[in-house]
Amino acid sequence: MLEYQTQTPQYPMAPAFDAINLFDFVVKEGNGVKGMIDSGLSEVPDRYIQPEHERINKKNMNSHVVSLPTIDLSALDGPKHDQVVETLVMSAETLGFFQVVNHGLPIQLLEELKDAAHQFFNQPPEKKSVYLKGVSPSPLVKYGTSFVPEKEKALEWKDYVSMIYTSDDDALKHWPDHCKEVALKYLQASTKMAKTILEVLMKDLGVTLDASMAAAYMGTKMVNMNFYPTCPAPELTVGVGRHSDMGTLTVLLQDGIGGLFVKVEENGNAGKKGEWIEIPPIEGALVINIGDTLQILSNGRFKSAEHRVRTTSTQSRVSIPLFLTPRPEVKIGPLPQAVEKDGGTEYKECLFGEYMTNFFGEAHQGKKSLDFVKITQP
Ligand SMILES: O=C(O)CCC(=O)C(=O)O
Repeated sequence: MLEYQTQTPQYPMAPAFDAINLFDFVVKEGNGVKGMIDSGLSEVPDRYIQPEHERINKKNMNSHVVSLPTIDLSALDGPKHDQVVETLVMSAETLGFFQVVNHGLPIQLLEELKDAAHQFFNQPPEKKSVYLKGVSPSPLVKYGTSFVPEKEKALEWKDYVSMIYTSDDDALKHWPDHCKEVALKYLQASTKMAKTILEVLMKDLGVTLDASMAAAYMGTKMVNMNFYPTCPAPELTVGVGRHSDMGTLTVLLQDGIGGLFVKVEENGNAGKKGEWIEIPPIEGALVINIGDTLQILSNGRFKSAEHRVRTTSTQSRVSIPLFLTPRPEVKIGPLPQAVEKDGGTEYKECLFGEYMTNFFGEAHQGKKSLDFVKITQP
């Protein structure tokens, strides 16, 4: 693991941020939260202070030890196959989050990926801001901060770079030099693993996942690198606010710092309904979560998980999600096999592109994104 040395701050004295120039400095000029911290800022600006009910207060968190399954994916090929399938299905039906080991991705690759994320964000702001929306040399790469800053009352304490996959050649040509090779390897290996998981879950619904279905429901692939700089008052901010992911499956690599929390939807082994529990960092493991699309396809059987991220005052955190989503032109709706089993449909059909437009039209608001297609009973 590399030692992460923040580059010498570019601003000798903390600038006097008022509400407007702070937004320009962080969002429009692309200095990000990292630029703000590097400028010597020692207090959380008002624009980042979350309303009381959105703050992540450690005291209100589940304090008892929760045993979440860590699933050995290699055991799918052995005598424990049925047991692993059962655990995968049960995790998808309850928390919508689980961790996997022996997933086929070399540990060295995961370490290199975290290093690459630090290297990207530790560059001077002008090297990152070339990828800002509207000026980026490629539509495949976007650097930014928070989620949809223009729509958010309180901004999220996070900078990110998104890399959309169209082909290996495009990735190697257009993605940032610091991360393109390692991010591409991560994407390739994680997609293979996610396909295996989706096959298992679909089979449980009575559906055989063929190549065209996999291409339809996981046809858009995007690797994000998230960077959460240290925060002078973590109890006032969030790294990422409450949300579910819009796609089919998300594969996430988190570092050892921790701070990813998921909400329990139903009473069960994982905790009580409404409780937030931490997905603890496990060395070498990958986190998998169910997205809204899979909840819709399964007619509500598999649960897209509401989650959020806490900030910390001690160390910058990185996480690297791979979002596997349908292509915009793909129709999403409950699969006939799931509807037949349930005797009714919970969601109406829409194009994934429409779902996505609605998703990005608002600030994060938990699982409200699903209301777009939820059929409300009269
Ligand atoms: O940083 C994390 O652990 C989760 C990130 C996340 O939820 C997201 O990027 O949507």
